[in-house]
Amino acid sequence: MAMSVKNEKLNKWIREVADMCQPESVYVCNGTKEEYDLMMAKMIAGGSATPLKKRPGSYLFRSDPSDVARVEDRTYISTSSREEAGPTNNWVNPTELKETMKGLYKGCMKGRTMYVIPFSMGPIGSPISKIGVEISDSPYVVCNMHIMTRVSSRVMELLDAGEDFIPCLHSIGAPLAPGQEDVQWPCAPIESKYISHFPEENLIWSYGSGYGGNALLGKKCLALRIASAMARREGWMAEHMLILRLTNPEGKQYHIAAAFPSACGKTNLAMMRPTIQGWKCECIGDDIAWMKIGPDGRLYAINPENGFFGVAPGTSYDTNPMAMDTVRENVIFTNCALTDDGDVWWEGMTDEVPPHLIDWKGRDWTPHSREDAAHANARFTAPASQCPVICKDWENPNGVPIDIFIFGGRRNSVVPLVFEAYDWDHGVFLGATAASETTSANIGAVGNLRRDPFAMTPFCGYNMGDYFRHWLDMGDRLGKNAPRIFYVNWFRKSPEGMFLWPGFSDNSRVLKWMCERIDGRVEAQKTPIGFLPAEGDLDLAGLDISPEIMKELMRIDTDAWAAEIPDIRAHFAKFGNRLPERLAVQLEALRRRLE
Ligand code: O2Y
Ligand code: MN
Repeated sequence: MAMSVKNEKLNKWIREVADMCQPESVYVCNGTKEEYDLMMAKMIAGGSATPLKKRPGSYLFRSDPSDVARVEDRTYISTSSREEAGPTNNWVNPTELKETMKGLYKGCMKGRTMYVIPFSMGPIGSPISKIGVEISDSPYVVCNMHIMTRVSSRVMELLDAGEDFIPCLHSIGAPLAPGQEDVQWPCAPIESKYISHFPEENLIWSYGSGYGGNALLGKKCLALRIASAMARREGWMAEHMLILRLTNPEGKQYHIAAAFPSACGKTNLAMMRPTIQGWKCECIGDDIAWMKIGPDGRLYAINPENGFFGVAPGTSYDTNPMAMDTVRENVIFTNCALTDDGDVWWEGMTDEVPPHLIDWKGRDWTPHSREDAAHANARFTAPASQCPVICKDWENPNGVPIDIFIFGGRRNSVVPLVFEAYDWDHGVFLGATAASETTSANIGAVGNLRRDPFAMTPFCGYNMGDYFRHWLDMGDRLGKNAPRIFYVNWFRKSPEGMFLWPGFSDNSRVLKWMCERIDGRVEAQKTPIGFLPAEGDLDLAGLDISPEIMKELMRIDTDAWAAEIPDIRAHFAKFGNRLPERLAVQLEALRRRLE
């Protein structure tokens, strides 16, 4: 089994896993199109993949209704002490967790093939990239990993030459007895799902789910949870951020990295087409940024991913035409509805609703049906290279220099459209206190306000108090080269519940103001919460928006802000003595400014 693997550590690991999981066979992936097509052909024959007549090279999958999203309650950061994982992570000690999971892994791949998937996060060979190897018993995972990461025999060559790797073990947790017929989406019940991370030994063990972030282990597990812990140890940053390049009419480039919690329109912003004359926006990444200080002292970012795992509902030619063009071919759709002529459909895709569909549960659907046709967390997996506005430098192994950080969240009220931090420490305070209303992209109540520091709560692989300190340390190291920090809220509503800001392409107006700020072209108003655009400085040319609405969008309700202070204090208190004193100083300064 797997005798062609020359890397000693990998060979040993493959044998150990095979002994434990007892698969019928072992297959080492090479990342070729033939391999992808073969895997898909098997899944079509088995009934789990539906080829889409209307989209060349594209397939629809339907998951088990119990396996539709990341499972935060079943996600663990398993460090030797609870303190190291911190208050925002579920924790079980590594010995106990490994014992439990070994019990589950024992014989869990019976009747199935065990796939060994060598992949690179980031361009193969880049000094910022990392190699991972995922072992999985899911051909759906193999095909998705082909799109989302760089699966290649070139990675295996690097491994053969002795490169280290991050082992990522995954099983759907559904062994097949001899003669047992498979189901369309095999997985384990929720109480035996485990998404476990061992950051002290750079190790990932996932069991029981075949869906998205639970199963495609290069993404949230490696590129955020494990990478964030590595980044702290090694002095770089692994962030839940999109990366884009904005170019002004004179040809000057600005690189922006922005962090938003799930379902805040991050993919839309990453692929935005500016409404402002002469400005160009290009996408470098839509979800994750790895950043290192370069030889010139600036911060350089790469997108470690190779594709987009975008949320389908709400994506349309109005909201994100670039995403719609990206998903015309070679795409895996999961939990979308199927049209009668062999296409996919989801809520918000078209104004006209098809008269008949097969819904994400495989049932007949009409506009009179009580449930949505597509699941709210239905996804497309698409190659980033297919995005019409992908930046020519998106695979530059040296990355792009970041000028601006943006934090934000979904807030009906209180938070204005945009403001700028006074300085780095204040910006870190804004990141550390960022809050958003929850949506269906994660299991749990919808509509609650959740403080989600740096949009990293579900993804930070160590104590978040230490993570805040790491941000402060990076600022100290960057000094005058540090990116400037802004906070945005595209989602402020009127008392009647209407969105005040058009959002989408018009968000370019806000980005333009940020660029003008860093070039020193515009002054700003100093307010108790930060620097706000001076009247007339936001470019509103061609936008039909009244001065009253603009005033409301920028309004600072000092009472409402003061009411946030106890909540921020309680939020900070969770981190105990791991909270950097410099953030407590920021909170006290805000309190005083609001007096
Ligand atoms: O539910 C999932 O497994 C996907 S969640 C996701 C996917 C792509 C990008 N971001 C996210 C997220 O939750 O932040
Ligand atoms: Mn994300």
